[in-house]
Amino acid sequence: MAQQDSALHFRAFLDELLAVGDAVAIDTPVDPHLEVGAVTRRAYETRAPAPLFTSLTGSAPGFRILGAPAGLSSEDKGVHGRLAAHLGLPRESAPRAIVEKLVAAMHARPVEPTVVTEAPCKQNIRTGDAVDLEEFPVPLLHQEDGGRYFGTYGFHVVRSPEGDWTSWSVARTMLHDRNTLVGPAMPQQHIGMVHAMWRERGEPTPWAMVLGAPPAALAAAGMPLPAHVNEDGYVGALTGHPVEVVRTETNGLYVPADAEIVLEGYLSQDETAPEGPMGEYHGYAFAESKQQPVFHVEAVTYRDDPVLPVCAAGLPPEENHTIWGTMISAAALDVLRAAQLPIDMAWCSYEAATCWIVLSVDLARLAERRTTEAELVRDIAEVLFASHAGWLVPKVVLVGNDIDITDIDQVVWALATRHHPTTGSYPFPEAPGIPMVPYLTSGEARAARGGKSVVSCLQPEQFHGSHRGTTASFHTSYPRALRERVLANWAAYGYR
Ligand SMILES: Cc1cc2nc3c(=O)[nH]c(=O)nc-3n(C[C@H](O)[C@H](O)[C@H](O)COP(=O)(O)O)c2cc1C
Ligand SMILES: [Mn+2]
Repeated sequence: MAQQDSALHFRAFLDELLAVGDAVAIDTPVDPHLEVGAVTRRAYETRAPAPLFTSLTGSAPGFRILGAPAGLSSEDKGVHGRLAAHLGLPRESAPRAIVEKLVAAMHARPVEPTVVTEAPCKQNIRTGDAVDLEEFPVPLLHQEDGGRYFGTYGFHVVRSPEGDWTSWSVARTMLHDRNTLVGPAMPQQHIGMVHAMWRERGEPTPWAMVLGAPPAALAAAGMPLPAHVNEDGYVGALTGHPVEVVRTETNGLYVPADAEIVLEGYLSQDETAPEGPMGEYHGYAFAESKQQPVFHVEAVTYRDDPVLPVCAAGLPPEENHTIWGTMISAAALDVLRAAQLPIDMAWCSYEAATCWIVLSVDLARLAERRTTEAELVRDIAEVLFASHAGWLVPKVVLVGNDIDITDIDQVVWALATRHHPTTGSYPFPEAPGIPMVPYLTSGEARAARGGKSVVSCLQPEQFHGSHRGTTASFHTSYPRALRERVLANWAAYGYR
């Protein structure tokens, strides 16, 4: 029960983190100008508890920031504990259990949200001229950033003109002025698709952004579910409870009632402004800003003492890896399974900054398939690179399921010892893909094509049900009785 609370209520999530020591309240004044970002980055990089900044320089009392909401934790707190808490799972859950829960919810009946009229997110309401985004402690997260980011861990809400598709999606938004934001709305992402529908009608896109949402809703908004699937119904299926939503003040959209901050307004048809640069998920900041759509804010509503959650993107692990990477893993696994491919697990290794996905090949099913490496690679690429999830990740690494693909040490070992550089590399220069991948040429980025590949770490014998050599290790090179004796005697040998 407590676990479901964390998935459905941001404050319950925060209280859980504080209670288990996986968040710390920092009551000394901290400056939103770089200091919040620096502390948050260091927390990610040392797996320290999430920082809850309760006193922000230059900001009215009560306004708070939570950094690293889904950073990784130290071993004793459950490495994936914050991610698991987003999904209503026990803190000690392993990646496999997390991915399987996400996949199962894709096949469960959607649970539609329920509409409520009283909502925590309405405790404070500012509309029209009273809207001032500067009221909030909007942080400058890295010195290389082109501006201060309001939305790094919130999601857009848009709805198709017909009303049949509600899309929740995470994307960044930079403060432009006191009542506008600027940020990407790529045409291949669902916000871009819905935006195109409104533009076709010659109308602005009614829009809202939700910050401090139910954690399960944030996670689902960062998941590449197929087009026309409503993320709100998926969250209901995932948590077993309908999400409570409330009508916005101004534009007829519905947003989670249990949210810290809600921005309402519209996405203008064609107006753009410079956005970025920003330290990004792949670990780099590039020098230039880009023209991106402008979001007009006509109302702001927020809870008392609102908490702005913040992702300071960059080198892994941060939320683009722990949330986005995990959600992509589940969506990709589902697509591959549906195509009857012999894949039993998919995992975007956090260390690879969501630039590769490792697929675990079921070796028994592989042998039954009587296929060749080139055929298998073609079959996987055809399915994955045509999918919404597969669009996001450029590199695919195939590894036999004698290896645990969620263990990066084993994946590196497989790449080094099983991948043949001449015959095992399959480039896909025509495949469409996200243009943000750092190594793309400017031509590839413009065309949103290329830079994709499948890298096989399958051994030739594995296509025929055998393998090359046996593994030499504690677990594989000794009889079980001896291993048990060694473990039982471990302290007696003098080890602590
Ligand atoms: C912390 C975080 C930040 C993200 N930032 C962006 C972003 O700025 N632009 C973007 O297109 N996707 C971003 N994503 C990924 C999208 O949320 C993800 O691809 C999702 O599937 C988009 O929703 P859609 O599939 O409904 O279009 C981010 C994800 C997370 C978890
Ligand atoms: Mn979607």
